[in-house]
Amino acid sequence: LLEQTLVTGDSGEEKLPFNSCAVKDYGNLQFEEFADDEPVGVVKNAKAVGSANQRLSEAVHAIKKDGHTSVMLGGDHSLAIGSIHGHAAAVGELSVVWVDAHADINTPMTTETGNLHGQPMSFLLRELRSKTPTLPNFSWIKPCVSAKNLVYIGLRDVDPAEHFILKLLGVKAFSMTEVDQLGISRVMEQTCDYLCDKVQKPIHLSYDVDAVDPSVTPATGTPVIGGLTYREGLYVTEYLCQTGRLSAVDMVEVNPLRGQTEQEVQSTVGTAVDLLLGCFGRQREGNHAPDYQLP
Ligand code: DIR
Ligand code: MN
Ligand code: MN
Ligand code: MN
Repeated sequence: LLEQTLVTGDSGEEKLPFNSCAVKDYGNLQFEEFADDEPVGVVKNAKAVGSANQRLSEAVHAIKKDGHTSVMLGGDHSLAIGSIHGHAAAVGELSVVWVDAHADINTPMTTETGNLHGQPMSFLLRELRSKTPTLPNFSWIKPCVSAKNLVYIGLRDVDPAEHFILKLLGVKAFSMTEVDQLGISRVMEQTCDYLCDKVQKPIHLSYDVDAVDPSVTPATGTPVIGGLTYREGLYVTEYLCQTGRLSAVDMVEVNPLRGQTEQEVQSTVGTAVDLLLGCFGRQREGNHAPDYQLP
């Protein structure tokens, strides 16, 4: 799990001068390992994930207090627990836009796989507090997101228990069916109309690259056919950027080890970079510096 204020290294810095984003790399975090991390019921790696997320939460809290937009690069989507928790601890009430093929809202009681990356939202929602038993190293988590401040985009692989929870809490969700029906521009318009009520809350974007179709982002843990096109995926980031309220971004489930070929890895990583650039102001129409002078 890597966290930064913006992508650096082989992709970020040299692609960003167009809007003079200052990039500060906070480096990789060191995480504790647990030899005795036995499953709790079916839930795997609870101690490691709980402990790592506590550190992530503190790191994001510090980045937000420094006045930056936080960028988390992952890695397992369970990092959203710490990322959203730390963000909320620093700025208060948040809007969360969760772009994913999956709802990631199983509780430790409903999960069929035991994977914590299928459960992060269940620990964060105030409305699910009584439904999430405390796992080892999870006791520091205070639910900090209200169901009415959450919007999903791109859903197409939702477990029955997750679907029940979404309906029970009345969570706003644009599945791929709504994307087909409305088109991505009306989905984004409605997302912001819904979230941007009277109080202008900071937006936390949690972007799982498996929201995008596996023909574009195949190097990911749980690809699902029928996803967002490259252009739809990018439009989401461009639209959220122009709200001026994007305050933290997770770009997750990029897993080069899952690419079958070098081309699959390049396509996945390249798309993740383009999505991040969209978040930070790169426009397909082009960009120029405010002080640009014609030679
Ligand atoms: C499934 C798959 N709903 C689970 N979820 C995934 O494991 O809970 N989430 N892959 O990202
Ligand atoms: Mn997913
Ligand atoms: Mn996942
Ligand atoms: Mn996910």
